[in-house]
Amino acid sequence: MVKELFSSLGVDCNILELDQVDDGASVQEVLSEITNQRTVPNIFVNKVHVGGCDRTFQAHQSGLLQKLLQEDPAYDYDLIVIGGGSGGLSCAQEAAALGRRVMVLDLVVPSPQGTSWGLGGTCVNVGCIPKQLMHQAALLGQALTDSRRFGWECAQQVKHNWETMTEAIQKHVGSLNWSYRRALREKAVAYVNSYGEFVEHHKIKATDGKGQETYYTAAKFVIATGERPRYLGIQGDKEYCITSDDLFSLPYCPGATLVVGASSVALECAGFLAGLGLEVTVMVRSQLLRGFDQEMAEKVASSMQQIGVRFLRKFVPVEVQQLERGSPGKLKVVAKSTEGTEMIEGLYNTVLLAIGRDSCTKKIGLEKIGVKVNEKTGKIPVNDVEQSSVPYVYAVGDVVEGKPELTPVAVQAGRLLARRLFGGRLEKCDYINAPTVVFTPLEYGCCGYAEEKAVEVYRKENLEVYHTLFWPLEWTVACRDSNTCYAKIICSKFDNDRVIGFHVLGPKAGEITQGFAAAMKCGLTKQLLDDTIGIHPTCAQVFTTLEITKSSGLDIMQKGC
Ligand code: FAD
Ligand code: NA7
Repeated sequence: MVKELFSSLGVDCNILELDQVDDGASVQEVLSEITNQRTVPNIFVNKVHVGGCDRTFQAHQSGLLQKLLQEDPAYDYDLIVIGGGSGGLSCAQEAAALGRRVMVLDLVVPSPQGTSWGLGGTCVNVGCIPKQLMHQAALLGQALTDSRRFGWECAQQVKHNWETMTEAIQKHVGSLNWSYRRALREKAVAYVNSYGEFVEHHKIKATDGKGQETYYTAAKFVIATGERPRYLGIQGDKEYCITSDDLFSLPYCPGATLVVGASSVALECAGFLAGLGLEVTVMVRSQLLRGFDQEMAEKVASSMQQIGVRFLRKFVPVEVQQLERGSPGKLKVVAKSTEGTEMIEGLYNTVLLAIGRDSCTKKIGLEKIGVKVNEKTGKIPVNDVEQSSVPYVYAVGDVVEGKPELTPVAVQAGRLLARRLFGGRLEKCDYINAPTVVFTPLEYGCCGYAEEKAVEVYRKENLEVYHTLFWPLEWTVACRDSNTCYAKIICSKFDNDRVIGFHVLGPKAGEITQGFAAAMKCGLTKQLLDDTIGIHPTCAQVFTTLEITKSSGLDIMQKGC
């Protein structure tokens, strides 16, 4: 049918009949690697993989095939990347390094509170980087308290200055924006500070901040537009509440803060605000840290309660009223129970919404070129080579359906995609076992399965869970609680006790988890952990001496001061 179609279009095609050539089987293997398709026919047009018979006919119907068949498409660029964040920049830079003509479009639509920022996307401007620096500011406060036990004599009255911190952090963020722009220039990537929107196949409209429109074409496109914070859709939310997009450059100290939501973003922000000495309440709709190990999530919450964070469980806000203007002002929040009719009210200086993020896939013209989007989540489904339903359009980062929303994941996916598209490489992004850390004042690091998920997949009787509470050495003299930090591994009994879940709640959990994640990629087993010599005295060494199984029910309490 495809041969007939091409013949009817007058197209001369190069046909390789796999069953009639000696190396047909190897060609099929490679095709399967490159395209994720073993079946034939497997159609390429001008180096773009179209797919099998159905997809070729669909492309014909939509007009895409005719576009692809144009002998010399004379596109402006080999690749246009929409979105200059973690995924987009890594992809663009790699493609340019491979000698391609590349353009990046990046424009930040200001938040409802009017906050905007420079090049680099979420991570650099309103995510990982400023968050981590504020986390560090909070940890320094804790260190100051601890230091007295270690003999430092400083005035009892210690104050934190929000403005000084924010100014210093924003200065660093500004320097990162600048270095990204310089890197693009050095690699000859065309950077356009405009909003990109598909208008037809292979063509986008770029609209700059002043409304000036320019059109560009490219052979291939990568969508890396990320996500933006969601709002509640209740009275007063967009007028009076802020989100993480606003918090890191807030020009005044937020004061008593209500954080709505219980994801990592919510708990991390609540954690550092409390660590800076502010009164913090977290309003939780259902559970903490959905998707994470729930035993660990509860332990994270207990560690936060120990530093004064208040949790309001099973409530959702229904209205936010402004009682007083100011920096900060005073807000009244009315909330209702998710379990009954109870209503509560609370007064706060700031309300921070951290109730999830919406993918930026709605207003970029995807429907005009037929890129499929999951209507419910707004995410773009892709195959294992990050190709969308339209063959020349790819997606990386937070917009992709079903993948971890993390900077290193977006960076890796973007870089490998460019190498496959333009460098003749085949490596695909391995999304399995991406380690992650919740940077609450006491950090929680994990890699692999949550315990409940492991039970669902492997069944309880096929698992052995080893765990212990531990007391970091630096906490002993400081007289901090001896039974807060916790280590747990989940092993698959019938796979040589392979470690399929790694969890740690303790200081520097991020640094600890990274190394164990590499070991898990290499097939870490309980025996290998036992054979590993620990580094003394560290927290990480606890994983080399785990003896108590959860099923034994033995006491794991540590002796305190
Ligand atoms: P982004 O980095 O969001 O970049 C998308 C870019 O595209 C943005 O600049 C956007 O303005 C632009 N854009 C959107 N639409 C268009 C358009 N039509 N035209 C032009 N430009 C457009 N991850 C970690 O790994 N570790 C952490 O500690 C961590 N902490 C986080 C803390 C917070 C508060 C948040 C919100 C996120 C955090 N993340 C963390 C997640 C991480 O920031 C994201 O996973 C990562 O930034 C995703 O990269 P991306 O390339 O998909 O999108
Ligand atoms: P998530 O992980 O989608 O979490 C959203 C959180 O907000 C979750 O706790 C939700 O509770 C809660 N939520 C959602 N809607 C509401 C309403 N209407 N009212 C109250 N609470 C609500 O989003 P994040 O953006 O924070 O994190 C995503 C990634 O960004 C993360 O992986 C980081 O790497 C960065 P629920 O459990 O659904 O009841």
